[in-house]
This record gives sequence, C-alpha cells and structure tokens, in this order.
Amino acid sequence: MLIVGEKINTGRPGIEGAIISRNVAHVQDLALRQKLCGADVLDLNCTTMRYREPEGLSWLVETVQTVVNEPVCLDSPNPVALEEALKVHRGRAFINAISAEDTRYRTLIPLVKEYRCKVIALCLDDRGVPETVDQEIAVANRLIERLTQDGVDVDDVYLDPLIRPVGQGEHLGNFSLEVIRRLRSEFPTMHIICGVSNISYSLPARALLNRTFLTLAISAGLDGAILDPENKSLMASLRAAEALLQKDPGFRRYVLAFREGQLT
Ligand code: THG
Repeated sequence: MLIVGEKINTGRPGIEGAIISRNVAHVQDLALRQKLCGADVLDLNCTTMRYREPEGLSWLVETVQTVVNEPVCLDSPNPVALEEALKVHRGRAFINAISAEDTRYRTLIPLVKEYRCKVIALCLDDRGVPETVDQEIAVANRLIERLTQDGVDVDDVYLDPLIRPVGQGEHLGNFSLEVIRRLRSEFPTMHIICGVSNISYSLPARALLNRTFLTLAISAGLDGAILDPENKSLMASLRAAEALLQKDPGFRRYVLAFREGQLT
C-alpha cells in the first residue's frame, strides 16, 4: 500500500497560519510525524491560499524536503503553483491530480512530462463524476490511453475513483467498492488510490466508517490511500488488512508495527 499523509493541508486548522508566518518547525514536525507513522509520500495542499499558493507550495516543498527524503504529492490543479514547486522539488514528485477533463489534462500534461512526475489521475471528465460503474471504467480507460500516448509509464499512474460520501446516497458505499473491484479486474496491474475520509462526510463516528471502508476497499483491490497516518486505529486496520490479504510479505510490516506499539 502506498500511504500518502494528508496532514499538510490548509483546509486543516493552523496550517495556513503556519505557512504565512513561515513556521518551519511546525511544518517539519508534521512531516516527520507522518513519516514515522508510515507515510511513503506527503501530500502538500495550500489551495485555499489562492494567489499566494505558488510561493506557499514551493516553500512547503523546500521546508519538508529539508527533513524527509520521501517524495511529496503536490495537491493542486494550478499549473503556476505546480511549476514553482516542481522547480525546487528534489527527486520525482507526484502531481495530485490530473483528470480526463480536457482543459485540466492539457494544462498539466506538459509539467508531468517535463518533470517526469508520477500522477494521481481522477476518474472524472468534462461530463463530471461518472454515474455508473461502466462510465467510470470508460473514463479510466480513456485516461490511461491518453497518459500512455503521452509517454507516461502506467506504473507511475494512480487512478482515483473519487469516492463520494455514503451519506449522500445509501448505495454509494457499495458503488465505491464495486468501482474499485471493476478497476482492479479490468486493470490488474494499475495502481488505485483514494482519499479515505470522503466516504464518511456528514455521518457520525466518521473514524469508524473510514477504517471499515478502508479495510473493504483494500479487499476490493485498493493499493494506495490518502489518510492521516497518525490515526492509530486506522493504520492498525490497514496493517491487519494487508496481512490478511497477502499484501504484506512475511508479515514484515504487521510485525514491525506491532513491535513499535502501533497495533495496541
Ligand atoms: N483524492 C485526491 N486528493 C485529495 C482527496 C481525494 N486531496 C484532498 C483530500 N481528498 C484528502 N486530504 C485530506 C486532508 C485533511 C483531512 C481530510 C482529507 C482532514 N482530516 C482530519 C483532520 O486532520 O482533522 C482527521 C482525519 C483522521 O483523524 O483520520 O480533515 O479524495 N486525489
């Protein structure tokens, strides 16, 4: 499982202030804590900063990469912010996210190529979020075809089916899991990632829904997740699911997490 730590996001309390005041220690602490809890990649999102996003995002990249070697995931559709951040990024960054929306695709693909980025690819086109599983598969197909034509290695693509909250429709839990199962069977070697907390918006006891959904989604074929790695019970469920589904060779991660006191 590719674990993308979500905590450096100006949608969360205190983060925008930390960026504006250039609070290096606060941001580096968030980066180090997420890495220690198992994050493979750190998502950086300061989209709420609007015209100050380019300087904010590049400052975040430099600040984070001073203390961790993990790549970052630039969570923005803004090509100006992405370019400023990519100029200072060491190694191969992730762009979060390209999609099959024509303008978005055309704007972002030159950056993906120039900086040899990995990409999160949203299963979304100019008609919006697909309403049926078949439509979703069709969008994913076109997206993969287009990315491949543009020279992107499929192993560098993480499809994101854009999970909708089950609170918006009782069928949306089953629907999301069915989409993941179909993507997995149509594209056996593709990566599939999603934001875990989307599923629980507007319902009580969100953490319970999130970790149960994550377990079901891993069983359906998910191999990447955007989440809070400091959420102990969520990460414990993830490690247990990997162990039970033969996604943790030698139970290495499970046992390591146990030894580090992360499973109790
Ligand atoms: N797909 C892609 N990118 C995404 C999302 C997605 N980026 C944004 C979002 N969805 C994922 N990021 C966040 C960031 C913060 C929070 C939720 C999603 C958040 N977390 C709670 C908090 O910090 O208080 C706590 C979470 C917990 O305890 O588990 O607010 O879907 N491609």
